[in-house]
Amino acid sequence: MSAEFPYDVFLSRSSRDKAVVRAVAERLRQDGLKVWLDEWEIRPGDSIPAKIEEGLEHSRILVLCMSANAFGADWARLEAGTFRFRDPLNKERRFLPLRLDDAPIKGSLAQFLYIDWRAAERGQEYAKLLEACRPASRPGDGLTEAQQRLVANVFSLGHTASVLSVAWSPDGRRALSGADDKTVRLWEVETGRCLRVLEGHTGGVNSVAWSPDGRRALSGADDKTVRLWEVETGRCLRVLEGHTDRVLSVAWSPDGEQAFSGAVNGVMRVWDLPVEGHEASVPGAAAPGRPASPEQAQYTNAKVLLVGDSGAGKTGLSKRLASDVWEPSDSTVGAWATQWKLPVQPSAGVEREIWLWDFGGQADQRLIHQLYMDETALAVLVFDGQKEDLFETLGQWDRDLTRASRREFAKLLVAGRVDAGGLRASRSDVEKFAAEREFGGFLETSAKKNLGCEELKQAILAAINWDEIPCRTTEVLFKRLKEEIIRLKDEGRVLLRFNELREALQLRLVGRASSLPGPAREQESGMSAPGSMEGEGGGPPPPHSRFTTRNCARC
Ligand SMILES: Nc1nc2c(ncn2[C@@H]2O[C@H](COP(=O)(O)OP(=O)(O)OP(=O)(O)O)[C@@H](O)[C@H]2O)c(=O)[nH]1
Ligand SMILES: [Mg+2]
Repeated sequence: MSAEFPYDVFLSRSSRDKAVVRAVAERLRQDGLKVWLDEWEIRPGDSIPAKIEEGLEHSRILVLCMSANAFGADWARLEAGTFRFRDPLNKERRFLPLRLDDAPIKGSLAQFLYIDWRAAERGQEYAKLLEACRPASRPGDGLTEAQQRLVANVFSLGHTASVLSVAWSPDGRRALSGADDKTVRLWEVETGRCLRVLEGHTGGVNSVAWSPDGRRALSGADDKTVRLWEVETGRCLRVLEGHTDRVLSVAWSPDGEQAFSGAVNGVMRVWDLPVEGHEASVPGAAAPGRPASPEQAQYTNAKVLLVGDSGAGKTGLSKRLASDVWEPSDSTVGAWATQWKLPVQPSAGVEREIWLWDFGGQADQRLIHQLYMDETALAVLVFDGQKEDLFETLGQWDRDLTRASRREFAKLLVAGRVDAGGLRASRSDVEKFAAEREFGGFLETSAKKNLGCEELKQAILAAINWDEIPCRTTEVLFKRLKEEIIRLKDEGRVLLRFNELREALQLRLVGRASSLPGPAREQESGMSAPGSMEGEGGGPPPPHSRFTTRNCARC
């Protein structure tokens, strides 16, 4: 939903550029914009950092006045205020540089198109500035109440690639989506929550359809197959093979006993579906003449983030948590995700796993990292208790975290490296901060001396809300492949050619090698694929596909 901002524009400037910036602020104000300028907003006795922070938080656009003065002593403070406005995921806010003089533009700011306040023609430049600062009409403006409700319910972008197909359940409470990320997702419409991720297709999912009774679903994909799913359990009941081209559309017969699918090559097929309750109960076992359902596994994984300033001790802690070892570390570049094998009890046949994301904390990496923070189950904000301006920095991290994730997540506040020095602030102040910002707890730790690490493990386990994390159904083979690839990564084999990877996996998955994708598998599926239809050549039709034609008289 669109946020309401009390200020349209926050003008950020060096104290030495007062006069020129005040003139800009006054023009914008005369043109009806709500402008935050320090000399108008900060009164004697106010805390300057607190007022600035409040102004930034409540402003829609940050106009950063770039000049030799700004790039001087004030730069660290001015730059720190820009991050929340430069977040590409945050469509509510904008960042706008205003160039006041010829000073070379610093680092990452060079990528932004600026408004040129050096120009003789400031009239034109001012018009651009004003246009950029005016609030755009919001998505809900001018819509009926019902339409606005729809806009408000925009779903989380759970898919990682284009969504190609969506369908309501017959009762209107659930929805299915199929996407280019090869998954089908089940959604709860009222909350927008993703309940299940159905994996198995090896190509983009072009079409999804609910059975008339809402209990089963069909999906058609670029892997030339149609899959039949049991929605409630997420189980794949059948893989319908026979198409020789990408499947673009699927549909049910009104009685729910047949599926209808159409492919890129103009071929349509009608499939007889198993009557409910008569599916083979043994995974992988097939009734005579019917295609087998693949052996499947169900799992959820919780994404746990370790974030905080550089040098706070995040990497030390992540090694302690994941492998119970202590190793000195260099500053992290980018982010590393490690599978953390905790003794998590499987619940109702659903395996649980935790992925621990360790982010480099340097300022120039923070923006990028926000792109990876979606779907977070828990964030651990790690800080060095010896640092000054503790609460300001922590407040900034807390806001960045909240902004980066599209859904609620749990938070823990953790002091790292306490063996190297305790807290400068009082413990009660830190606890007060943690309570005000709704952290689930505050812990003091040392990865080196193994202090507080077991407590942190337990706190992480207790804080994860597993019910909120979508359950994934996948084929056992996929899961085993994934696990072997993680093992290879843990052994330090990070970059491999595809053929090397294939060979390594064949060796590791003894007895399952023939199921691996690749030339052998393609040949095998080519032989078992029915390929019987008129105009396509090949043998007899498959027993489960009763009718196939390019010019279907029944359509
Ligand atoms: N004394 C002590 N040193 C630690 C501890 N944990 C980490 N260190 C050291 O402190 C330095 C910073 O720790 P890191 O874990 O790399 O810090 P980080 O938060 O991952 O930092 P970035 O990757 O730069 O964001 C490294 O030299 C570590 O070896 C600890 O518990 N005690
Ligand atoms: Mg690190």
